Amino acid sequence: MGIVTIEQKVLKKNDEIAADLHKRFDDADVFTANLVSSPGSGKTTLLERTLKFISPALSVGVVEGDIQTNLDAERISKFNIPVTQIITNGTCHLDARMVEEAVNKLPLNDLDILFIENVGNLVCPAAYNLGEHARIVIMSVTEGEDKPLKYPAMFLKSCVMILNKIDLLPYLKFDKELAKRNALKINPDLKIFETSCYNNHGILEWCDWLTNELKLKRCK
Ligand SMILES: Nc1nc2c(ncn2[C@@H]2O[C@H](COP(=O)(O)OP(=O)(O)OP(=O)(O)O)[C@@H](O)[C@H]2O)c(=O)[nH]1
Ligand SMILES: [Mg+2]
Repeated sequence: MGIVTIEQKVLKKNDEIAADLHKRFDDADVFTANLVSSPGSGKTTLLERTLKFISPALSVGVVEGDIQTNLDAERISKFNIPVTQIITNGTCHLDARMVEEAVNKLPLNDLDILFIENVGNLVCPAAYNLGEHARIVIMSVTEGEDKPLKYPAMFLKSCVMILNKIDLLPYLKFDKELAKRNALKINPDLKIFETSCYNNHGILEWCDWLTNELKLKRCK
C-alpha cells in the first residue's frame, strides 16, 4: 500500500516536470520524439539512418539514455550534432528530471528536432512522460509477433510503431501482418512503418513523416 503511494507521488512529480519540459519544447519550437524499445531493436541505428537521410536544412539534437556507457552518444557525435548522454546507473528508464538536466546542456532554441533515445526496456519507460510530442516504439522482427500483446502499455502510449530489421524476414518465421494486427489491437491509432537500417527500406517515409509532424508539433 505504502509502495503504491510513493510510486504515485513519483509519477505525479514526473508529470509536473514533463509538463514544464513540454512547454519549453513548444516555446523553443522544437519537435521532440521519445524512442522506446527492447534493448537492441535498432534505436541508435535508426537515428544514424535518420541523420543521414533527413533534410540537412533541419537542425537535430539527441539525448541518449543508457544504464551504462556513452557508446551511443559516441556513435551519434560522429554526425557533429549536439548530443548529451544520460547514464542512469541502473535505472531502467529515463525520467523527466534526467531529461531536463540533459536538455539544459543543449542549444534547444537552435534545434528543429530533438530525439530522446530511452533506455532499452519494453516496460519501465512506458510509465514516464518526458514532455515529448511523439513516442515512437521500435520493434524488430526478431522479437516475436506477440510483443505488443505482452507489453501493451508501450504500444498504447506510442503514436508510431517502427517494425525494424525487415531485411531479416527471409531468415525468420515471423508473421509481420500478425505482428501489425497485434499492435493495432492494442492501439488502433498506431502509425506503422516497416524499416531496414541495413538496406534503408522505409527510412525516407519515416523521415517524411517526421518532417511533416514537426510542422504540426503533435502526434496523429
Ligand atoms: N539486420 C538488421 N540489423 C539491424 C538493423 N537495425 C539495427 N540492427 C543491428 O541491431 C543491433 C543493435 O542495434 P542498435 O541500434 O545498437 O540498437 P539499440 O536499440 O540502440 O540498442 P540499445 O541502445 O542497447 O537498447 C546492431 O548490431 C545493429 O547493427 C536492421 O534494420 N537490420
Ligand atoms: Mg542504442
